[in-house]
Amino acid sequence: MKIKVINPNTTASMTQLVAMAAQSVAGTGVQIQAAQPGDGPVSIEGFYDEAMATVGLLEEVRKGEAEGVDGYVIACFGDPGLDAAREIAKGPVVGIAEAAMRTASYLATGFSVVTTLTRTVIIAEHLVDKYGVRSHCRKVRACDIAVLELDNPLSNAYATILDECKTALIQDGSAAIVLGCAGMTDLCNRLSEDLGVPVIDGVTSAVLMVESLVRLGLSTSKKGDYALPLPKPYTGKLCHLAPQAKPS
Ligand code: 5HY
Repeated sequence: MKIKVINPNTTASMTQLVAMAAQSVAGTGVQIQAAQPGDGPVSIEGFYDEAMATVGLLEEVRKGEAEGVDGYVIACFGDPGLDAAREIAKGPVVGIAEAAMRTASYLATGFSVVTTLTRTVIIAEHLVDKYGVRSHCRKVRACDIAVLELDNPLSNAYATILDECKTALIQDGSAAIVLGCAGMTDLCNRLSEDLGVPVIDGVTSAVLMVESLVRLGLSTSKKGDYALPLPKPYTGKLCHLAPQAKPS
């Protein structure tokens, strides 16, 4: 089974971090292929970054379809381009935000999300409603550390995130924490030990969700909303991305 894990930003060190996390949980016979777009934002911290990253993300899915990839993980907490990716992919596509939020809802009646910048809180809030987990999500919090500062030893990221999680458990009445960035994947186990509650990382949750769906022989429905895009010409720089008619 081949699972393609796509980091939609263009920072190679983050793609490597995500690849290691994915590989650490992948089952027997599962090949993890990690990728990032060539063009786009070095980190995604808002609606504009998301929009600009989505074309590159979809190009990586198109490449995967040509290579017979069985399933995809979108390794960015905004789940950018998720629905569009499900239109063009045969196999299951899972975003790390959806995977983490659904996983948390199995483990606690209430969870809090701890994400990076305050300006990205709204993106996670929109996803809480989109995925119908408002009754489980007690609060979305930000620790105001930029995405690319997470692996900067001088940013004191771990202590800041730990403090925000402790506040969430006290003030929000939550009993589990969802990590709101792919760049936090390597902090998950240590945070869970230090907090004594389930801390959910979306990268590893999403890989196992895709693996389970593929093992169940399930794939994205091509009836209705996630049907292949209608074939039509695209103009200008995107003409090579025009949806083609399905070979008869
Ligand atoms: C992520 N941005 O997981 C999101 C996190 C965020 O580049 N990878 C990014 O802050 O929304």
